[in-house]
Amino acid sequence: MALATSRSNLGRRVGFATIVALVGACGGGSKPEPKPAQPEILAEGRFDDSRLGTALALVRSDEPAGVTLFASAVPLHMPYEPAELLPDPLQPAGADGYLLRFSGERFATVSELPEAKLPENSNRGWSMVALGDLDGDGHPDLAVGVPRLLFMPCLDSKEPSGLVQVLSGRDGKVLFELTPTTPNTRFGWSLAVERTDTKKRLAVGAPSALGTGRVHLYDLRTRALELSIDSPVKGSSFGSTLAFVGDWNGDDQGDLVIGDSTEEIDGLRSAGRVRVLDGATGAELASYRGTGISSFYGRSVASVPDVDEDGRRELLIGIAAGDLPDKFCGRVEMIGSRNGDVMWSVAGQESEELGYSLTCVADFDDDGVDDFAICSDRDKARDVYTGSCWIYSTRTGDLLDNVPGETCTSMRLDDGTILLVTGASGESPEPFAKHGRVRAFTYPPATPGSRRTRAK
Ligand SMILES: [Ca+2]
Ligand SMILES: [Ca+2]
Ligand SMILES: [Ca+2]
Repeated sequence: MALATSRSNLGRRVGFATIVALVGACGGGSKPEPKPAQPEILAEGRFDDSRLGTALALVRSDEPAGVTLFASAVPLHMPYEPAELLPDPLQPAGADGYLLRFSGERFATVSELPEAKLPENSNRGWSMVALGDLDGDGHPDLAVGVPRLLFMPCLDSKEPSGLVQVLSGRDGKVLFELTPTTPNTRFGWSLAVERTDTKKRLAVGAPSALGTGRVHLYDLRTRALELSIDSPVKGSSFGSTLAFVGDWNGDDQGDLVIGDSTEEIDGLRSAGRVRVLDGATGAELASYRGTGISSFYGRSVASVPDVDEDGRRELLIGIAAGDLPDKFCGRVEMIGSRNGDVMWSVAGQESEELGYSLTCVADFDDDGVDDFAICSDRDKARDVYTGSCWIYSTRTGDLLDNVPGETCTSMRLDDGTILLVTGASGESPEPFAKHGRVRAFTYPPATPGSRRTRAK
């Protein structure tokens, strides 16, 4: 497999304490072989620009198959850098999006959650996370971001402000809503959930395009706002990406990693920064930064389990432009928590913008450590907008698989099978129609000494 070879060579790790020389900026290498079409397509968007697969959430349920999938269709993508919205473009009216719920054996039961009755172009479903069962009815629930909601009646502002809806996973009814306290915040642009034995918290990013980005932390049991964290710098997109990173400072509270890919640093416009912040107080625990103009460091963030053996999770950071801003190859780094070194790095090819999304996934190589996926919204091999999703081993940095998709979610089932679901919101039967597509891939349990391979 040419792709596997090429990518493995690009993403090389040379020891936990050693800074990796950045290899293969803008990739190169042989053009990978396109894979045959996969038979696991779950659904396609219903109309032009419906963009099904923009966000996905996979969660355990009490149903016979034990798992439920939610997928959003969000017409009219927003630019993914909030600063690009200056001045705020008046987008043309478009069809409303929708949310699908897949359940049952092989997700054969598909239903649409009730319409939100929100204004057009609210972008409901731009972000989405599974919360587990909040209302105790045995069905998993979910939070859905509506960051572009206009004309909030509670606010004396016509600027986009946003909303987060917490929906019943059973019937899609709104259990409760979270609203911003200030206008023009794009509240709900990003979401992350912390679920431990004692805590269930939701982080909501509000990367205001005009002011100062802010991240809010809610206790999902009481629905109370626990903490609001403001960006330390003005005019940035603080909170455009975020993830929980486990407990970094040993106070038994989950901490946050927050990306701000448009932060100007030392006169370098949109160099970008990623911060680790105390989830109890908002205090800064660590910070990592881009080093070039328009590198957009922190365009995506995620955390993966501890592999440098200091007890803290490592960081994955997407850098939209990578090392050559005009080529938009993109790059992804794994930062070790022990000493802040780059443990591993991989660069994309021209226009690939590697790191469109980063996700911690199940343990694909069965080494006891959950692995990660790097997705791009382009697929250079196929030259279409199917996206490309690469699964890497967290422990070894080896490439494990490559499937279509620009977003993904995964889960290991009780029988050892791993389920991987990907979304490709830009994919369509005709060029530029952007119906969107959602696929599922099944990986059988690994046999001792072997790696998982996808079930055909
Ligand atoms: Ca902590
Ligand atoms: Ca660590
Ligand atoms: Ca693993």
